[in-house]
Amino acid sequence: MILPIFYIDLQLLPFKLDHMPGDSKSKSPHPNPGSGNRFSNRPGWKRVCMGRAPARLLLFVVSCLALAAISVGAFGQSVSVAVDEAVALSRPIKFLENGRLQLAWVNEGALGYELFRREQLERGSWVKVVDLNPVMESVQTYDLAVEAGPSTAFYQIRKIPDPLASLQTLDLGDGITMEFVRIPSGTFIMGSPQSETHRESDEGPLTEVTISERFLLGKYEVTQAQWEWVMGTNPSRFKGDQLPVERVSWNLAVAFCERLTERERESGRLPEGYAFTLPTEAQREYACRAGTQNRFYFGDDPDYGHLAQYAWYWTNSGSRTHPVGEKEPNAWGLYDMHGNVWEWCLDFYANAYPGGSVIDPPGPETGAARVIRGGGWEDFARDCRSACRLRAWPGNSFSYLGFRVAVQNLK
Ligand SMILES: [Ca+2]
Ligand SMILES: [Ca+2]
Repeated sequence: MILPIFYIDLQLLPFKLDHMPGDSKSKSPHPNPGSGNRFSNRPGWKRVCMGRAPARLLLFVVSCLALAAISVGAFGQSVSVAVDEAVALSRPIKFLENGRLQLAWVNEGALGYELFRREQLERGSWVKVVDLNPVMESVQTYDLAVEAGPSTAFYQIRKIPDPLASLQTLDLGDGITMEFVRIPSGTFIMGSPQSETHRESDEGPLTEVTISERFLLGKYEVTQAQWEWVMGTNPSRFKGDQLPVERVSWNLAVAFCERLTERERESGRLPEGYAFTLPTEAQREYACRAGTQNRFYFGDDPDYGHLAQYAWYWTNSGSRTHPVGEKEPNAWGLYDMHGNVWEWCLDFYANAYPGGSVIDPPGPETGAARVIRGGGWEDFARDCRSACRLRAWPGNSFSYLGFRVAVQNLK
């Protein structure tokens, strides 16, 4: 169910705002004085209304203490706000001089939100303005175009229905769990620029990739405990429940995903249409970068002086794997995206990207080798870069190669 969690009602006073853009209607104003009452009477909503009278100002100030603060713009518009008590605004809503609305809100858990706008209360439909992405930062500010004129604009933030909420910590039984991180939809630049130190030729051309749908990605590499629970075997060279499973081929990693999907469908925990899979190469690079375009998710690290904080690789690994999650995660909370073991991706390997702009690229339609990503315990720092890619035959298995699991809508 979609739940509106707060509501902003901008009622502009009936005078012309010559300096506001796109304001052809303001010469014949038709304020909508009754519009707010519908919402002030709704259960669960509280309405804060601000005019120019001192009494209203006092009421407003008092109300702000319990709800959200609001401010009046430079042109004297009255601004009224109704806020659901469940929503925490981190800073006052501001009506900026350039005719834009700025709001900042607190990330409550990892749920996604969408912002909708409607021109009038009684007519028209809600139009989505933007995805509010709580994964990127705990607090975000949005500038929203606020059109001047007699019409009333309404904003509403809704929770995105989340069929995957129950899977973020998957209880496999026997005390074994599998944790996932919510990866937001978004657009990023895949590959590395020509100027990147230690870049390889297969990391381009730079391609704008849109990941159109949110998905879950394993917070850690798949561990040996998880592998044994699902597959009943342990092929790893370095043994330990919390060590990443290795010496698993692409074929076996895919079999793991299929078996897990089957089990979780039977248990009723996996929503219809969703499956456990390997991530595509684009999904993995997007998730690794977590909004960065540097050599590593923590920066460019030109002399590789900081990589040991984030990754197990040749310099610090002692020539072996390490328990998952011991190094510092990226901004989205993913561990060992650089180093420890390389990770299988779903795609066939091609030695170049398509270039231009693409949506949800699945990799080449045909091929032989599969992509591996991230670098491992026996690799140099350069091979742990966000853009670095190698290939391996799908039947190959190595003690430096494992995988992590995604959960996504197969459509
Ligand atoms: Ca890794
Ligand atoms: Ca390469």
